[in-house]
Amino acid sequence: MRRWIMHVDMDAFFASIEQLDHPEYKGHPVIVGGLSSRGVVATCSYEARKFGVHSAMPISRAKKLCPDGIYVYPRMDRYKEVSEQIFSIMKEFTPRIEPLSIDEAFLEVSGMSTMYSGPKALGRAIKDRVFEETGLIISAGLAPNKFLAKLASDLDKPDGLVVIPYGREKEILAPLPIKRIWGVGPHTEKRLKAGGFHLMRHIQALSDESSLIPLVGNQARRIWELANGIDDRPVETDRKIQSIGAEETYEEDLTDGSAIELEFRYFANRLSKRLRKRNLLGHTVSIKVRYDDFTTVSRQKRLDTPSDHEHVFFETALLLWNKLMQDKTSKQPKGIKKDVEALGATTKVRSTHFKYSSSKDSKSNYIGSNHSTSKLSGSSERNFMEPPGPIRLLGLTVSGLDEEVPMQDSLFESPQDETEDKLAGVLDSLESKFGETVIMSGALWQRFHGENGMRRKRSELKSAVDAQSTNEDVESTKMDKGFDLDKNGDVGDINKDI
Ligand code: TTP
Ligand code: MG
Repeated sequence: MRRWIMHVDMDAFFASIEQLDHPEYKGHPVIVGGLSSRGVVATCSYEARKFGVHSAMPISRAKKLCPDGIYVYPRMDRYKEVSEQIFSIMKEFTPRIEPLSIDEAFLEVSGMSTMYSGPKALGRAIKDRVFEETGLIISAGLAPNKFLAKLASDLDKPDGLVVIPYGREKEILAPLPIKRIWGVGPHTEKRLKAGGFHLMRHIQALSDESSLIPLVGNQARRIWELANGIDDRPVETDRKIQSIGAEETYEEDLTDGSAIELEFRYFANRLSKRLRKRNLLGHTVSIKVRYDDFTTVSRQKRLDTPSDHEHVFFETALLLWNKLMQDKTSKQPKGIKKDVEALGATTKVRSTHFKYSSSKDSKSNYIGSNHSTSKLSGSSERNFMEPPGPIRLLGLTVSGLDEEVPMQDSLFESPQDETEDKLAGVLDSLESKFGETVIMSGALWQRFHGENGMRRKRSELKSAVDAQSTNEDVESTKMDKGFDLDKNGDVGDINKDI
């Protein structure tokens, strides 16, 4: 039986839903995005694209290009609802679905085309069904593998239906630029071009990957295979969440350590809640910082033991922040710098690696927030050091996620962890009954209601829609767009909530 993979991607997803829900918008340029001075375009209808508007463009620029467009603020709940509806329609055709983002998925359809007159008829049937049920249009690609299916769905957008048949893979790929190869970003592209490889056919001319090794190292084999249309990756129906993160772009730049501390407290609180909800523990904590000149740096640390504890995330963020501030090179001149560094053995955050001890002494060490075993010296240890310049964006991400193993906690938890677990359980249940802002810690209350509370309520969208966002941190573990928005502006896993 021949393998057939289908890739589907909704056309102008958010904007199409706005046109669906507001028929008066149909046929007009609709731009969905943050509406503040720093807002950016999440997406726009194809009518708006004719004016040169596109995703991630600052709204201010979009307004110049398309002054008569209809500008609307995103309604994530509605988009998620429609996304779920579309995924359940597709599940009627096949249970073997790998969601990639809110509007995109791979479908394993091998063997199914025999029920139709061929792969194209199968693709048409799924497209028609989605349109009948939702009034929305998908672009679809069918091909012998994932790489080609994704490429195919994009070849004739909008309202595309493209089949790449067996035997024509190399011919279709040959004239395409190498940047269309999955995983080839700007750096790899530059290196390949320096070696004279501009189009896929230049790579196809090689009998194997050996000439690519000096240029791209261990990526050589994959790049050579993809350029030749070879891709054996299966459709992964149970793709695991790889990371959960929260980040905010600020309406007004942050300039002092105490404001930064409050933000990391908030992020740590959110992430720990979201991990608990999914029964997950995270192994690696990373922070992301973008200065006002768009220089972006990140730092990460692997925990000794995976955790879902707010204080562990917060204190790791504190360590990472202060390490970053101590690193003189962290503030670069203009440009985007991705600078991920694992901290060495000189810093250590206690996670859940402690045997329970009921002695008064040990308890008094752990109750309260002074829980870090940081060996960073100096007065900065407990406080967030002042930033070298205004901060435009902050983020905290937990990755290396695994299911929580029951029992482990009760045996090895520190008293603070155990207390926090109990408290978290109570807070979670109160929140689920009365809503998120009904009960919160003093620091978080201050964030929402304190003197700077309003200032910090500015983030309309996560940084994926922040102008010039590169999304590199998410993209590095994903094969696709690497963004997902929820209404709280959190960066979730790409397939969460689908
Ligand atoms: P895309 O599928 O990339 O874009 P689209 O569906 O709007 O348009 P098309 O596929 O026809 O080119 O992304 C899906 C949704 O994700 C999009 O409607 C809005 C959101 N999104 C962002 O919020 N920020 C972004 O930078 C991008 C690219 C998308
Ligand atoms: Mg789309």
